[in-house]
Amino acid sequence: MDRLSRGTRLPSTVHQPQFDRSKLMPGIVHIGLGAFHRAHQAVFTQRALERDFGPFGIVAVNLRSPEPVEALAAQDGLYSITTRSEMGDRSEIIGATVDWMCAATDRDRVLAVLADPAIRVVTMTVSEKAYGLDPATGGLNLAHPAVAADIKTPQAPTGVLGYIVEGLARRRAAGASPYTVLCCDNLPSNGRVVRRLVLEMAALRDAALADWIATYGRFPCSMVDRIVPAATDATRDRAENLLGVHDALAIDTEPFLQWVIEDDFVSGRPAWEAGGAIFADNVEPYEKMKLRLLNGTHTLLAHLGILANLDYIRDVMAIPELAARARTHMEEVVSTLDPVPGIDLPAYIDELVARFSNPTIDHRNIQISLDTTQKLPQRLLSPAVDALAGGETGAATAYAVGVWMAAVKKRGECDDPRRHEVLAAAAKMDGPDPSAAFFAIPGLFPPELLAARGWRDRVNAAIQSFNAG
Ligand code: CS2
Repeated sequence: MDRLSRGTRLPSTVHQPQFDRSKLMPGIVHIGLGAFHRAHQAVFTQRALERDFGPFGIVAVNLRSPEPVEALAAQDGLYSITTRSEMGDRSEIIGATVDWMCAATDRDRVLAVLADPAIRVVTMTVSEKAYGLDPATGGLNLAHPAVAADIKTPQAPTGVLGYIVEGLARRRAAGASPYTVLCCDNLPSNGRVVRRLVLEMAALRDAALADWIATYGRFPCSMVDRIVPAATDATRDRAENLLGVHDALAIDTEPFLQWVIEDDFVSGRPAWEAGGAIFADNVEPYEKMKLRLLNGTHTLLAHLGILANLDYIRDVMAIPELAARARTHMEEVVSTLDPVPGIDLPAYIDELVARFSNPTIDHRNIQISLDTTQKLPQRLLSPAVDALAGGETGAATAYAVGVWMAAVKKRGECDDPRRHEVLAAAAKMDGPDPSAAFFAIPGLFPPELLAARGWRDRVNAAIQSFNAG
């Protein structure tokens, strides 16, 4: 079977980039060449280039694994996305990527590209755990392996913050302007969080560099949304049928696509609004809405699914009692949100129910369960704190947290940076206070919840309802 590449003749049903790729110059570095980036920022950039062509090709950087980089190289930077719904499958070739490199094997090239003044924006999707954020302080966790390494040898970075800081240091040394740093991970106030971490790391090597970044750097917040399951052989087979050639980077995704961005860029940006991106003065209400309603409910559904021996989110939604749990969760948590400009929250919840139920999307519960300790604060714990502060019981968030604990105990396994502590806590789940060992994990739960006996009793009640205590 031939491989997708520049010369491939494709069926007319496949949408192809509507611009001249040979004229596309690099203007964006994206760090984290995962499925989400390929189905989100790259699609918005393709739409922008189709409408207002300009020097905004993407240089895709993967920090560790060379695999997706090699696959992209073998396909001249091209890959397909299959948008799936009950209406059928639609295939599109994405061609917004102009160069690709793996930082672990090609550090100097990555740093040279970051130093190039043609690069105006650095976007990133590296997952919550990659930043070395200490949830207890909101600052840098100096014990995080990549953070510790990059403080020790700042000119030879390994982690996302180290690359951003060294890239900015080189721009400053060359008298160039900084690039805009646009975080696309599911963290609340993601731009502000990354700004703080970057400034802390920069200050540890050079106070003047930190001042320069604080003065000239820009770190807009953004809310990103699209459900993109990890690709499987079925994904690649489906793409092959639609394309007539093999695409090692094929991914499936849903039709829904959203990006809300603070319009605060140092030196321009692509016309992402061509793909439907919304530019807002304050993105925080959108981030909160999405993290609490979509992601928080995802975490609940994934662990309900694990407890019920179900593989996919759609399987959980197909069971009426479990789907009702998801709706109850959202209807309670919505009270912790401020009004969100332009969004009808009840309609947003209905839309989420439909998206989670999409029968063509194979989104694994285990995938969403990954790294739950890194996700709990923004998805379930902050809304719990807000609910309690508002005089509510926080029943929904307590239930969801208890479901997570019961699911860890049932699986006896979890993939998480705090795996050892989490599994040790699960092994101690008995007696009248089965969640006690989880609450004793340092820095995981905020003091407001540690002190909230009634809320913690609800967590225990949830655990006991699964006979997991
Ligand atoms: C999911 C998210 O894996 C997870 O934790 O909740 O990846 C979710 O699918 C996206 O944020 C949707 O935009």
